[in-house]
Amino acid sequence: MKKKLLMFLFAVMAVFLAACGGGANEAPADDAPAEEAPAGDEAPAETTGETKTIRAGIGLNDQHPQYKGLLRFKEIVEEKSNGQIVVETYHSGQLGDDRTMTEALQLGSQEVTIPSTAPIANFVPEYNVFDFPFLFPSEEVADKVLDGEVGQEFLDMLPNQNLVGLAYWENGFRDLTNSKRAVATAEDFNGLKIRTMENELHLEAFRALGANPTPMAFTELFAAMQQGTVDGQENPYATIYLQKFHEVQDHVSNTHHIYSPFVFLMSKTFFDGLSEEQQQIVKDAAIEAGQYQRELNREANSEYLQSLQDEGMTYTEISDEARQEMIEIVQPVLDKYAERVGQDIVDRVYQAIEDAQE
Ligand code: TK8
Repeated sequence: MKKKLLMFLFAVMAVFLAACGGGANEAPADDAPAEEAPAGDEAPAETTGETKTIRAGIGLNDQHPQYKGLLRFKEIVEEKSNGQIVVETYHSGQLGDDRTMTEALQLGSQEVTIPSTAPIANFVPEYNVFDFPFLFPSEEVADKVLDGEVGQEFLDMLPNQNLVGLAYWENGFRDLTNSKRAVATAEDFNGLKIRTMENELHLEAFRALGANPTPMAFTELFAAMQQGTVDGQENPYATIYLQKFHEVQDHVSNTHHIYSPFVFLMSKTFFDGLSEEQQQIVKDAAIEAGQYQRELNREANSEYLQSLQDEGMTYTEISDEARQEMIEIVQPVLDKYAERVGQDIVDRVYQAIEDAQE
């Protein structure tokens, strides 16, 4: 309830700030009268040369495919816009975590971030559907659903929150690590202190499995594992390896319990201030860079399980039976959230997943 009130206050603030002209670095719109320039001033009004700056921040570090994708986005945008749009890139949560950066986009004080869908669900509850455990059977199916009609339907929910969704990128299938024991079955979750993303559905799913979950921003996670505040976490192999979680974690299991998409978000205030041509440039660039990012990410995720074992982690495989048991245990949580976000939209996602497998 408290969260809802806070979110409401943020929304009110966002609307207010947007009405006041929004972002700190916002350049005047093309058709705005140049009222700052007194008449007769010699300085020529910049009608064509005006540059706009995109501050793009992500949570992962500069080794991660997410950052390499962001660099590709920068390259494409700066080239196609003839330097009229400049992209500054920030990694490792330098500008904040997924939630705070998304809020900054709403307020117009940052232009781009690429969060997982789980934190987005705090702004648009329907996004919880993508975080239903064991929803997507494969990356290929996820691509088809997210890049198709249903995926677009979800992107269309964002402008209400003063956000624009330009494309889906990939975080990937999440796998469990911890410092206590090899996890092979649902019983092994018992009592494990697991950090989850800041998302109620994730919390409830891990509680159902018997774990003792605690929500935390990604930026605080490494220290929390190092200090033993939490026993474990879950993220794709690429993240586990590239963020060096193996230095503070001993066991990894291929739980593959959730496929996390990333959503390429832009501040709506900023997007609306772009010319139509520029809007097309950033949209195309987000999609093209996303395809590259997905490729790199899949290579990384298939490669780094071995690297984690080379670093000394024990690897435990989850059997089909054990995974089936997990699926049954979390089902009531899914039913509850399906009702909460609307069975209609949930059914459309399931249908799209089915269609994608034909
Ligand atoms: C990066 C996050 C992260 C996510 C998490 O900003 O928090 O565990 O998986 O990768 O989106």
